[in-house]
Amino acid sequence: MGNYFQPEIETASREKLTEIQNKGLVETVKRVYENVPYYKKKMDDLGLKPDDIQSIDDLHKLPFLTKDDLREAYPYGLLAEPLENCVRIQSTSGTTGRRVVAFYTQHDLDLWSDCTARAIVAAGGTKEDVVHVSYGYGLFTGGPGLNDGSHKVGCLTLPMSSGNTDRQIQFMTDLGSTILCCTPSYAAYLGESITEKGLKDKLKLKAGIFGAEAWTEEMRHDIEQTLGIKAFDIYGLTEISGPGVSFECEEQAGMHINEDHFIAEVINPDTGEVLGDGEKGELVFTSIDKEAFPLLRYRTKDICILNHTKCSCGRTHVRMTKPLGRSDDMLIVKGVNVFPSQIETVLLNDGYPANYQIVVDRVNNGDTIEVKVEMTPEMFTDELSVMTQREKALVADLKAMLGIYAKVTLVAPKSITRSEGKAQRVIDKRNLYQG
Ligand code: DLL
Repeated sequence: MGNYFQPEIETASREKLTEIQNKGLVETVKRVYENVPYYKKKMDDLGLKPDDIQSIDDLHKLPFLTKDDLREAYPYGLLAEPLENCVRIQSTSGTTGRRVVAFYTQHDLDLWSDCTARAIVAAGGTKEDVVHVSYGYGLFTGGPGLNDGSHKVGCLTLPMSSGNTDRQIQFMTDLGSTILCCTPSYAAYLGESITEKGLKDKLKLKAGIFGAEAWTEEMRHDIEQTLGIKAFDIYGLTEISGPGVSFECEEQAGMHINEDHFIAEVINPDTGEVLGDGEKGELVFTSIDKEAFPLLRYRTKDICILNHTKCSCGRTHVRMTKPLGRSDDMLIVKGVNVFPSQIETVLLNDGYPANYQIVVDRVNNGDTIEVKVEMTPEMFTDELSVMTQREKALVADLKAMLGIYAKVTLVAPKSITRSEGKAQRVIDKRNLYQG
């Protein structure tokens, strides 16, 4: 049976969860209608009054909210509390356009750290553990989120932040870190460095809590082997609070969404129609007990599938699959849909490390795709014929997965820059040619 942080909530009956959600939704809708002119206008435009929302069965009546809405309302337009009650902001990395800024009251920070504490306990964490947080601290939610959850569980917390890999490894071995929290790409990099230094035997690590970017089951397997740990997925987004919106338990069979705080829906991204369990679509969240920055029906762009059946761990909260790609991550190459995760699966299955880059370009009006992948030191050789054969084999496997030809370039070990946070795997040069 599972190890729970808040058993009365995490294993609550569906009736109890629905009761919590009905109450939270009705209150939140009233509050935002009264306090946030942006929402009031959106609802008024649809002829909707707060009284029209009596339970979660009425959720579908509410309009969706998108990242563009958040950008339009930047910075204070969606704030539902007076500024004097807010104590913190966090922000998305936002490479294009305006950043999104999320606000927190002390109550919101407590709620968020409950979520990450649940994730740590689900990964086997107790107050005996030494939690090594190598997510970035600062505006990014990864570091602060796991940090505060770790405090709540009572673990000794190492606020390492990202970078300075030698120092990370030194603290990890000297202080006996038992749970590592960072992006999966950084976990792979740490694993590689630890192996090279011959320090695996000095590790006390037993679990990792990895998220913030897409990673495949093959990558999970690789990290688990290299670091000798069990690797748990954690999901979240700044707009909804940060890491811990959902998390994996020991069953590693989907991530439990913290349903006492967030209502999850999956919709058809083209029509907005709400889909049932087992159907793939865009994940949409409504927060039901946040004070400063409650969002109603926020479209995440993450594509996934929900499953309401009770998990063998005993938790009743609905599970989501790993995001099966973001709708805006999908590449369209020569008219074919390509997800970077498909490429990662092929590379790892063929024994390559998870150090790769995908370069998409347009040459003579036609799309091209190139996969640059590092060899392991054992694979590395000067023999041209061996290299050509390897490239040919990989081209064939990629073609079988993607349905199109992708050029393969095998590069020397260590030649692709390692990521300390979210890895940038895709370079789409076609974007450079637009307007
Ligand atoms: O990445 C929050 C986070 C920090 C989650 C640490 C987990 C661990 P943002 O920077 O706002 O927030 O990015 C949110 O990252 O919409 C997903 O597309 C992606 N993402 C987050 N977790 C996962 C995951 C944080 N486990 C966006 N698997 C989300 C795949 C993920 N993608």
